[in-house]
Amino acid sequence: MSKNIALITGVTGQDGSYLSEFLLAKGYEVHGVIRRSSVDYRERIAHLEGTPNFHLHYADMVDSMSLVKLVGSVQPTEIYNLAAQSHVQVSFDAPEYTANADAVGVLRVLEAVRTNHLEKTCRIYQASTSELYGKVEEVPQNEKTPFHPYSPYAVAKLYGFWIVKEYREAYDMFCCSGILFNHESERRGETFVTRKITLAAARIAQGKQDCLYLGNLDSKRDWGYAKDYVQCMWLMLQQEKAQDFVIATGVQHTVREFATLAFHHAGIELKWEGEGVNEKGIVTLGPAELIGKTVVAVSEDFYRPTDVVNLWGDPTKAKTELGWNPQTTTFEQLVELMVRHDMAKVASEDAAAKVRKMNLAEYLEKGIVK
Ligand code: NAP
Ligand code: F7E
Repeated sequence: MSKNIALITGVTGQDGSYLSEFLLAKGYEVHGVIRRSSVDYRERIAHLEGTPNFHLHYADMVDSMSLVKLVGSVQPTEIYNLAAQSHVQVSFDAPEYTANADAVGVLRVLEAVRTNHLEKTCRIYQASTSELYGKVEEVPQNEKTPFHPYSPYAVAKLYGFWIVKEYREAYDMFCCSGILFNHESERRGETFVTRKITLAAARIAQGKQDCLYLGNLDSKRDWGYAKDYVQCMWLMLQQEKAQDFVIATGVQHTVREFATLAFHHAGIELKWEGEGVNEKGIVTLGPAELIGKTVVAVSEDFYRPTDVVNLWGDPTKAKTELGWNPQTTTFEQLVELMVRHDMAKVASEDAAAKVRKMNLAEYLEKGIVK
C-alpha cells in the first residue's frame, strides 16, 4: 500500500496545527510550510517538532518557485492549502498582499501540482470561507446560495474558490473547497473576536485589565470548534468525487451573546445598556470591586468599512454525505473550553513572568546579559 503524504500550507496556524495532529494520528507523513520570521511563531506546533513523521520546509504563498520545488521534493498525495492572510479587517489595510497570498497563492499551488505532473495522484483541499456569502442573499447559507463577497479578503478567496473549480473541470484534478464558517479554539489568533473576548474576560476577572473594547456587537456568526472542522477537510479528500461542502454548526449567535457567556464562565454577569457606539457591558454580579463597572465598551476603531453581519450555515450536505456531526462541540461547550483555557493562561502569566525575572537576575549576575 502506498504511503499517505500530506503537505499542509499554513501549518503554524490554528487549523494547520489541529490538522497536523489529526493526520499524524492516522499514520500520515506530514510536511508543513513555514515562513522565515525574526521571532518564534511556532507555538501551536512546537509539541509536534521532533515527531519522526513531521517535517517543516520554508516556502511562501507569494513565491511560485518555492512552491514548485517543494511539491516536487515532497511528492504529496494530499495537499491542504490553509495558508492565507486570514484577517478580514487587515485585508482592508493590506488588500494587494491579501490578493497575492489568498487568490494568486491558490493558483500557484495548483500550478505547482501540474508542473510536477502530480495532477492524477495528488488531491487538493482549498480553505474557502463563509465570507464568500458576505452581504448575504439568503439565510441560512448552503452550497447553492449566491456569493456576494464584502471585503478584500472575501474577494481574494472568491478567486481561490473559482480557480479550484476551474482546474477540477479543465484538468480533471481532484481539488475541492471547504466553505467553512467561523471556527474557533483555544489556539485561535488573539485578534479574532472570540479569542479577544475570552482572553479579556479572563484578564478582567483576574484584575489584569479594566475594559474590553469591541466593534459591532450585533454581528452574527455560526461559530464551531476548529478541532471538529479539520476532520471534514480530510473527509472531503477521501470521497470518490471532488465536491465543495459547507461546514458549519447550523446555530447562530451575536458577538454580544458570545461576550455575555464568556464573562459568565469567567465568574462575571453582565447587563447591557445603551445603543451603537454608546453600548456598554456593566457588571451586575462578580468580584465586589467590579460591581457596577463598565467592562465592555464599543470603539469605532473595530468597525469595518463593510461588515458581514449575518452568517449562518446549513451543514445538511456535510451531515448526509460526509457523515459528519455538526454539533460534536456545541456553542456553549466552545465558549466554556476557551474561557477555561484562558483563565489558566492568564493565571500562569504571573508565574511565567516571575521565572523570567529570576532568570534575568541570574543572567545579570553572571554577566550573560547586560
Ligand atoms: P491562521 O491561524 O491565521 O493561520 C494562517 C496560516 O497561513 C499561518 O500558518 C500563516 O503563517 C500562513 N500564511 C499566511 N501568509 C502566508 C504566506 N504568504 N506564505 C505561507 N504561509 C502563510 O488561520 P486559520 O484560522 O488556521 O485558517 C486557516 C485557513 O482557513 C485560512 O486560509 C483562512 O483564511 C481559512 N478560514 C478560516 C476560518 C476560521 O474561522 N478560522 C474560516 C474559514 C476559512 P504564519 O504563522 O507565518 O503567519
Ligand atoms: O470577526 C465583529 C466583526 O475577526 C467576527 C476569519 O477566520 O472567519 C473569520 O473572519 C465579527 C465581525 O472573524 C470586533 O466586525 C466586533 O463581524 O472574529 P472576526 P471574521 O471577520 O468573521 C471567517 C469565516 C474567515 O474566513 C476569516 O479567515 O465580529 N467584531 N468587534 C469584531 N471582530 C474583531 N476581530 N475584533 C473586534 O473587536
